[in-house]
Amino acid sequence: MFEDLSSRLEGVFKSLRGRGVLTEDNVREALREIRRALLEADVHYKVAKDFVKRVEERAVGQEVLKGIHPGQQVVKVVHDEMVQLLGGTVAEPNITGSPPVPVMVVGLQGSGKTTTCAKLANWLKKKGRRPYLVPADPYRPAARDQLIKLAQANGHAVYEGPEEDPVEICRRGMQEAVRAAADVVLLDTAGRLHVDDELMEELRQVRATVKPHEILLVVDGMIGQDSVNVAEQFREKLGFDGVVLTKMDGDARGGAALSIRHVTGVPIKFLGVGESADALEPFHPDRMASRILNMGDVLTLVERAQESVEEGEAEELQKKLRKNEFTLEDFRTQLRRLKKMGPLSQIMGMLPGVPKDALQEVEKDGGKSLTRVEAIISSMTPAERTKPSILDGSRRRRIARGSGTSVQEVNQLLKQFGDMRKMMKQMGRMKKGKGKGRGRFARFPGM
Ligand SMILES: Nc1nc2c(ncn2[C@@H]2O[C@H](COP(=O)(O)OP(=O)(O)OP(=O)(O)O)[C@@H](O)[C@H]2O)c(=O)[nH]1
Ligand SMILES: [Mg+2]
Repeated sequence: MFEDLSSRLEGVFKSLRGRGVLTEDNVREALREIRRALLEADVHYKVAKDFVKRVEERAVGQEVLKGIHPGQQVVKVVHDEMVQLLGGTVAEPNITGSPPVPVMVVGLQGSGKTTTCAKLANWLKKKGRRPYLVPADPYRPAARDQLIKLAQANGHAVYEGPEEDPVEICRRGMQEAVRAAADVVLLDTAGRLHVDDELMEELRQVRATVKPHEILLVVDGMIGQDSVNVAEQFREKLGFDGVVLTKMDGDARGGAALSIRHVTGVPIKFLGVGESADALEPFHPDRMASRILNMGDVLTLVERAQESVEEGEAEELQKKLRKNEFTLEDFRTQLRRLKKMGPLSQIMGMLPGVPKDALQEVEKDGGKSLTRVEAIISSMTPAERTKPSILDGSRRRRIARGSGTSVQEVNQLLKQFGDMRKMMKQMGRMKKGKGKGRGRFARFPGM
């Protein structure tokens, strides 16, 4: 559902990641692109504007974290802000209290109320609850039958009393629910083509009668911007506690999902993702953001790097570097970690102890040279890895043969490693708490 937006943002991030250092101009240009992409995805213009402003405040001039590429950090800020935009945390419907707990399902005609009632009943049943369905739309022919059929098909109890006025149906429905020993009552109310006063008055009367613990507004995700206006009107005239965005399986551009929470201040609680009674997903802001940004893995990676590499390992490496004890063994460990962490093109510069030249090579050949470097180090004995100075001609020939590489490649690696150690030694000497906030290794050429 967010394909276009995702691929646009992906492009922006790619160009950010390609840079070793980010200037304010780079970031601003990227933010302009992000704004354009959001608008094209049908995000409300004010929402897009506020969003970009918040990202800018956090991204421009922020301290670069240790061990993390500046481009990655911007991506992380965009992600975090998007999670906030989508509501921050998961919002569950309020279905606690003494049973039966009334839940009103409201929305425009055709938005998916009846379908959503059946889906919610299934969801509740899976949670061990006993739902009860009440068809409260006496106007549209067959509206009542539709819910009754859905209820029967899914094995839910349903109110089958006479079709009278909606307030009366709901009142009686609540009484019947008690008799049926149900603990949650889903009231499927009538819809209109537009928000009109008559409908709102009727819904307010139902609300006054049944005193719902939760009013869920069902909104068609396909109608884009309009869904935001509809939600605004319902909020003004009735008020509601959560949004169910339906038809998110279709080619909705997703702008509604990204705007509704920000505009109304009410959380999205579920997504409808199909016509079947199981096509309902509780809404997770963080997962949705990752999906939109197409980069769940990378984000986890950045988090993992922040946690593990930064805290424990960087200290350890730092100590070794200072004492000039960084060995080929450590180097290989870093390479292996790098390979395990995912798409190499996305994690450049994230790990301490891996020279950027090597990474650029890796980027070019998609990981093959990395594998070769690893093979070379693996063909050495532990003694050779700790003390490369013992590597004479015959040992180098043996390693080349053992790793399926050439003596030149072995020489090249050893030279790179030697240079690296030399630099580290210098760094170890001059390092005394300088370079505030910068990556410990970041100010070194080739790191
Ligand atoms: N693809 C898809 N279709 C959906 C979804 N939710 C509902 N629909 C379809 O949308 C149409 C309208 O759904 P209903 O549940 O009848 O909508 P309603 O709000 O109850 O409509 P009224 O009672 O007429 O106001 C039906 O054809 C549903 O199958 C969804 O999440 N995905
Ligand atoms: Mg209906």
